Amino acid sequence: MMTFHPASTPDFLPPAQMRALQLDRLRQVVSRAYDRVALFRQRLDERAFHPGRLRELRDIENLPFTTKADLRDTYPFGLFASPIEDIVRLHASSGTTGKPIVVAYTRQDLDVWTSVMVRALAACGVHSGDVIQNAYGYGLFTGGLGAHYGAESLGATVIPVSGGNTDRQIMVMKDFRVTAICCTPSYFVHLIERAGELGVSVRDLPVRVGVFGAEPWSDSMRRHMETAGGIQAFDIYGLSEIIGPGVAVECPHQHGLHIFEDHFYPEIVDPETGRVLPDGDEGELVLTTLSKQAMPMIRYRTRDITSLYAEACPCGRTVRRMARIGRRSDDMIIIRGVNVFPSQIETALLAVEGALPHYQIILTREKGLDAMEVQVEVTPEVFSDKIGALEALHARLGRALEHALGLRVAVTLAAPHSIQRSEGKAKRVIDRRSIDEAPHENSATVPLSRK
Ligand code: DLL
Repeated sequence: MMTFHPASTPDFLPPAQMRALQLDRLRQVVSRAYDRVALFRQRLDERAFHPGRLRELRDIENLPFTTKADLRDTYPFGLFASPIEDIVRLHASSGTTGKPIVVAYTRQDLDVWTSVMVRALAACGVHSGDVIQNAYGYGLFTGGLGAHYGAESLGATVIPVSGGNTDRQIMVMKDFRVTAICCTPSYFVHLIERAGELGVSVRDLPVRVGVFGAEPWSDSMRRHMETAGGIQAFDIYGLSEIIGPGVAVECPHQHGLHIFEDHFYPEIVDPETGRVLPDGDEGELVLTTLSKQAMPMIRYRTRDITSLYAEACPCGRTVRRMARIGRRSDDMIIIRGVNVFPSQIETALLAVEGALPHYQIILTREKGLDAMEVQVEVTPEVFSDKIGALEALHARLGRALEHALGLRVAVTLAAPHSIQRSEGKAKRVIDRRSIDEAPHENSATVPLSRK
């Protein structure tokens, strides 16, 4: 059902009006950061660029980037632009290296966050009268509370069940007649599977919409979830540094995610040189918060790889779309000189019948040589079949991966249930190379999950 929520009005603004609004807000946010954040003022002064020189949106290219390292170096409160009395909430996200990064919100920031989450849920066709199972983790992670307040403000009924306790989740889904679920895609796959074991078919329950994000997932994964769960699966994107969930979301056309451009200004840059790329080119997403008070982020390097679509969307929203994020600039695995992304592996595996969307990638190093093993679970039917079926599947998976990656990798078929299930962000890559031997300078990977 196509519904229109009044909060969604900015999604449909004429582009010229949107650009004028963005410029106005950009000037304000840059002035605020200049006046209140020492690091930003110092960087602008070094460039002899005063905020007053922002005359058109393209002038943003004169501003310095902000990186995750800046957040770490100024830990915990160094990038705040509001005094602590005006800050009403903190969240934190764990990095790969020790210290978390801390993010802050004023009352107005929380209102903006709620409003973009209302728009996101409305774009997925969720409305008042829906019963939403919010299985994103509540706590320092932004997923739980972000989705919670958006859902409540939309007028839906929220069940703040948080992540984990899977059997209880299934009871809640069934008994409370849940119609929409918010969680990571990997957790939904786990829920469907566990429900089956308990004799519950998610397909036959009233749940019709899934709002999935916080980790990359492929179109093959979408097909699996839509078929096995009897739902329509929507992709939602966001990151703590910018606000949390609600930066961008799919509409019913499911072709790219609409960015809430009145609050988040997107650019695509070459991850190596930082040069701004034209619409349609793939590169690193850089985001500027246009209305954040407590912690404005100017040209934040997300490390997420995508491209912007310039064409209008048939849904009528005028806010630009970005392609789904399949990878990050720092999750590339270099294996014997070949670049491999975990998302390529997921797509190749799910195209082979008999393989399940439970897999793990294990990297090892022996005598200076990197090796990759892909462990993939097989369906109970194949597993209990004759040895011949397993051998045939093993060969098919090996060929599918070699074809997709241009590289021979070891495939291990795993028994049903042997790979650990995720309740939040899935950990797909296990890198044992630094344990096996000192890292090789040509090899770099960061696990997909940074939580
Ligand atoms: O994951 C916020 C969020 C919560 C988004 C719930 C959507 C739903 P962080 O923990 O700071 O925040 O992690 C942000 O997760 O830079 C991406 O690399 C990745 N990510 C988030 N959403 C998606 C998505 C939350 N839909 C980081 N597709 C981001 C692919 C995603 N990657």
